[in-house]
Amino acid sequence: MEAREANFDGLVGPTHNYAGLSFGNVASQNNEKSVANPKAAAKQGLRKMKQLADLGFLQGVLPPQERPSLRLLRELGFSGNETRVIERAAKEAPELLAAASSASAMWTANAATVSPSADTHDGRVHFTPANLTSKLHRAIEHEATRRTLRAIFADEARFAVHDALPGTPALGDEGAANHTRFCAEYGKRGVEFFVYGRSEYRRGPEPKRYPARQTFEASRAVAQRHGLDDAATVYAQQSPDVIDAGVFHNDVIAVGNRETLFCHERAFVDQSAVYDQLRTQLSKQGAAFNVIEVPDAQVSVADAVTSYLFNSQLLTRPDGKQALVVPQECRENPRVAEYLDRLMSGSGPIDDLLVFDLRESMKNGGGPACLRLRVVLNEQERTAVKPGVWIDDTLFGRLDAWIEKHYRDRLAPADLADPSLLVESRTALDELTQILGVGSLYDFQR
Ligand code: SUG
Repeated sequence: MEAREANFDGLVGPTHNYAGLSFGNVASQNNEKSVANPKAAAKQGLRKMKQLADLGFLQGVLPPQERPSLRLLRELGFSGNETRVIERAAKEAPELLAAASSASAMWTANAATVSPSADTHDGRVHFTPANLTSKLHRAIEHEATRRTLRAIFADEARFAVHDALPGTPALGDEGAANHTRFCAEYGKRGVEFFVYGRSEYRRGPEPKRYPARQTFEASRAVAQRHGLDDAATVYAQQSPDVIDAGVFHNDVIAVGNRETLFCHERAFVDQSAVYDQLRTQLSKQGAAFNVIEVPDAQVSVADAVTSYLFNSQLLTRPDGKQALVVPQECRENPRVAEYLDRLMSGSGPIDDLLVFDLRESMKNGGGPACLRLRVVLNEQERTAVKPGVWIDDTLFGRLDAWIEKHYRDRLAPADLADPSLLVESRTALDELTQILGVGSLYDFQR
């Protein structure tokens, strides 16, 4: 019963735009008000899915959410018919219309935290949708995320999809972007590694400039609900000064897979103690632990933030070797490119480099790792997944044609005021649920 890691990428939604909504996320802030190309964004993401599927990786897709969210706008007091709600919001509070229109659910690393069945007390795969309380445009994702996950992982004998944690600053949860699982083999019990930015109740260092989005209390609550063994769980605090340098999630400074952690030397508070804990716990599970630590002198935190070197996917290929999936910005930064050349010519645990153009998502601070949710599944669990979401040639072709038909190739901030965007999005999403065979997912379909 071989377990494998599947990656579920978020399909970029038709309203992809640059609204500068994420204070602390340097790319989002720098690209505020530039013109987006939703069609190119969706195709770039889909191409990554297709190429990884072609290489033999298990690749799924998660649908976008309904945007603009009329539900949010009505909750905020805009009333009248739908056209009137959008027009009023555009005029009176364009920032709220932007929050209601963001395609941010594409970054499925923030959709949920996932624990494989080998780690959980009841032997089911556990999902906790992230409450994403730190940003309004993201805090509206979790209900629809839960619905989507329940539709795709519907078999309750094998999958437990929880509600999000209560949405309050003490329990800020950003999902798998701050969670990594190490193991000898995917199907064996592993060690789950939770990285938080601050603690609500335990005194400790905190960032001064930018918000810490994930709390220790949230991480611990997720581990507890998933029924993880304390002896196979490690918590670490992210360095506050790297958060202040634009590392708003741990997956901007570290990535792990099986027995390898690839990270910057300034990623964690008390970094060597973190390594020791991981090594000790992994050895109890019969696993080794290799760290590839990148020194500041070779790649600075600023270079890591602009190139997204660590927002890479570290994947085990079907032949057992590891591939690193990076955005092309890593090739364009000379120091990062040089580092990667050295890494590839060495004899370490990473054998292969795959480079992707994800420019549209990158401009909002979303690299290869942000775009995917990892779900380790054994054979029976794989069979229990809704079959229509696995990327193969046929689904790729259908989704590519669907994007071509429905998406705009230009979306400026002022275009969010156009009520026809809502109609276009709904038409597209309605067709998508049929392509994916996931039933009625959206409010407008109910
Ligand atoms: O939450 N950007 C996202 C990027 C998420 C990246 N995810 C991971 N690191 N896993 C965020 O900051 C920008 C939207 C805008 O500004 O229009 C945004 O939401």
